Amino acid sequence: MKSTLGIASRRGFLTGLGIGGLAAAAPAWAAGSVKLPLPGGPDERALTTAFPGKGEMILQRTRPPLLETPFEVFDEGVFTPNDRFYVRWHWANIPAAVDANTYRLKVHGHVHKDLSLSLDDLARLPRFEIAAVNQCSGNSRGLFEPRVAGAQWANGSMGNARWAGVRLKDVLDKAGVKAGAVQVRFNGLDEPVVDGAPDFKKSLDLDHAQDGEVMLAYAMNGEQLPLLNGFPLRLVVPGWYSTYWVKMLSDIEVLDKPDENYWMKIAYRIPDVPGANIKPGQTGFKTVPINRMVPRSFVTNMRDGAKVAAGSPVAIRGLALGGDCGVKAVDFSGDGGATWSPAELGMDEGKYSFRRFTGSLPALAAGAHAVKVRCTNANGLVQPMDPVWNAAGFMQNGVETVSFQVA
Ligand SMILES: Nc1nc2c(c(=O)[nH]1)N[C@H]1C(S)=C(S)[C@@H](COP(=O)(O)O)O[C@H]1N2
Ligand SMILES: [Mo]
Repeated sequence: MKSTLGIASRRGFLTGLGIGGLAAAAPAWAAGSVKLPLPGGPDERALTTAFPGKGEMILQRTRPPLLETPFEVFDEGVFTPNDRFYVRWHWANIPAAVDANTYRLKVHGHVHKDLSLSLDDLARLPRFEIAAVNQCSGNSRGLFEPRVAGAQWANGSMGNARWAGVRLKDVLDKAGVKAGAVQVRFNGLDEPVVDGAPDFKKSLDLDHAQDGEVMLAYAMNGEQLPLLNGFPLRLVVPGWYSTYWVKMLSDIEVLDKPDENYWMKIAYRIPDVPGANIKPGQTGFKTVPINRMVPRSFVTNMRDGAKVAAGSPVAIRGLALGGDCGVKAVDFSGDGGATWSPAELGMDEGKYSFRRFTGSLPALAAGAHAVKVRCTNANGLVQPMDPVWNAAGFMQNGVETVSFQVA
């Protein structure tokens, strides 16, 4: 049977690709290791090819899987291949397979009609597509000084994909949201490993959930989602940090009061003053749930320590994201930020997508040099020269510097 999702074979999908069996997978360590530019060390990480649907990835943690995208992948294009797309889970109880034929999405709570939707039911709703960057709140946490606790990601817990599926709004309309509803809560098939630990659930305000951009994705870059990126269905919240992008989505609950579950009330909170630089040990400031992304830009064609030939211009190529809006400009500086030149922007794939930029520094004298890149987004927000420190290590977006040698 040809699926309405365009997925050739969905029966028994992924059966046998057990995540539980990973410990026995010898090739995990065979691929060698990589050094990440982490000022707080330790910086050595194993490379692994042992995870289902994934090529070579940087192993940050095995259970639950935290896999970072090797940075050179970002130089290949504006879209991140599914098999190199980073992975992050909070709990290790993740189904080793999901049967797409028996899978159902439950919609309930403050609605007129409870729903139990199959993937075919979902595919009958209007198809919606959007390019959007999925970035962990803690992307680049390992670059903060002083060091903060948590996964020591370098810059590879982000990726860009073309997501296809249905609008959340259409699903909510089908159920009929009752007057008095305020938020919508999302839960996936993964579960905590210890009794009493809080199941991972996230909520969005109702008006955000109904904005016509928040979507349920059943495809990523034209293919079904890799299991570890949320097969068969995940939430996509364009412009927002991916803590909200609930994977293996199985349950949507419309709430008539604000969600006070652990993952909203305690975890993933930021100071309520945008850009506030919190001091280590500082307490007593008001917080809000983390939300919109901020602008960033990265050089992708050179790494720290690159060697460049004297006598010719230095080509610069990279990726930028605006955050919750498009990229207005990317500027680069070869003199430590004293003067800036505008980079040329590549094709616009939509405001939530990565955007390619290119530029070139004039031929430089032999010796040590560095280039800085800085994105300004369509709302006029500019990357700060230094990271905005906070104890959770969220929203790192300081201007990146790549040092290189001209010889
Ligand atoms: N079901 C479920 N969804 C989840 C999470 C999780 O632990 N469980 N983690 C969230 C966080 S914090 C991140 S950064 C993204 C990572 O998405 P990816 O693994 O597809 O890159 O998934 C989000 N969705
Ligand atoms: Mo995250």
